[in-house]
Amino acid sequence: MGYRVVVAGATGNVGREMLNILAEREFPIDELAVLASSRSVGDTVDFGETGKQYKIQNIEHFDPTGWDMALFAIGSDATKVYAPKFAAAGCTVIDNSSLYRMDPDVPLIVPEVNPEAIDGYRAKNIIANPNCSTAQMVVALKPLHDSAKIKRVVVATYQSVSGAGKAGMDELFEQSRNIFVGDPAEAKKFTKQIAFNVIPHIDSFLDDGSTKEEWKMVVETKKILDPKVKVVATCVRVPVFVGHSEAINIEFENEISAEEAQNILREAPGVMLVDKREDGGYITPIECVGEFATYISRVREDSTVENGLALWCVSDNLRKGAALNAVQIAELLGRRHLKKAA
Ligand code: 11C
Repeated sequence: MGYRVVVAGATGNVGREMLNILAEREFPIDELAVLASSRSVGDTVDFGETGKQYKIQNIEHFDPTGWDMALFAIGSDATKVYAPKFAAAGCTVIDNSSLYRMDPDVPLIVPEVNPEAIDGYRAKNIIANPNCSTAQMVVALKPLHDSAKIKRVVVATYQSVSGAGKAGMDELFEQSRNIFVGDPAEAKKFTKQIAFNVIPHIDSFLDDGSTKEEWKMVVETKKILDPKVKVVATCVRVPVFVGHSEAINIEFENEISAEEAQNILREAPGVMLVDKREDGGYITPIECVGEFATYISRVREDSTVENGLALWCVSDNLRKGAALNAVQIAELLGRRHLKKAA
């Protein structure tokens, strides 16, 4: 016996991946409803490679009563309208937007890091999925924190355009094509030309000069991993379609060598260590697309601080950074609380 599952926002980058991953991981589903805004009603979407197709229903008219869980990838504005309605009807919302992440009554979960925190979901019947840059970073940090206690993290991100949705991907494609044929490369979604360029700005600016994306990495890491861990981030958009990369410097309370860190990471859940210290012996974003793992390479000691390490971390932002983590939360919810499936 499986669950009655809703995927809301099924036409977007993340919603499509949610369907793919539910199918790939053979999530126990008795009935699936696929929702979007009125614009997409009547369109069909594939349920991964199962050959099954589903007609999109209008989220506005959908009755969530009797449905076990809903995976939301509809953005904060629509989430504000629909999440309370679904949650009140008894359908647990697993939300990919940033709306509820810092709500003390809503658990923010990365299953490899803080699975036990899910037990607090009943307060609002909502569980939040973190920002993509945070999710992959905490998967890398958790086993090292458990071993040597992290004091401070300095991270620079190299974030793909798919983090900004389909419009971001279209803009990189169109600008690249236009530049090759000598047409103007107009910036619409991003603030400057993204093709053949990098932009040190993701999300809106805050009063202290940081951006909201950088702030999310700070506060979400504290909520998921440990409130004592200090983080400073510089988030940068790069002309890559899928896959976020991060250069992470970590300062520990206790001694830890690069070799010890490699051994820990080799065994860590959700992590794939590829660290050959030779030409090509590391992972780049193109190689992580469509994968479940968070890849770690270039682990080395940072002699500029006491007990310091530096490493390179790459993951598919639409998967571990969004849809995969949401499906893992659904699996965890099922195992710990719903107990319906075999
Ligand atoms: C990006 N990380 O790459 C963002 C996308 O808080 O869920 C996800 C924003 C979020 O632009």
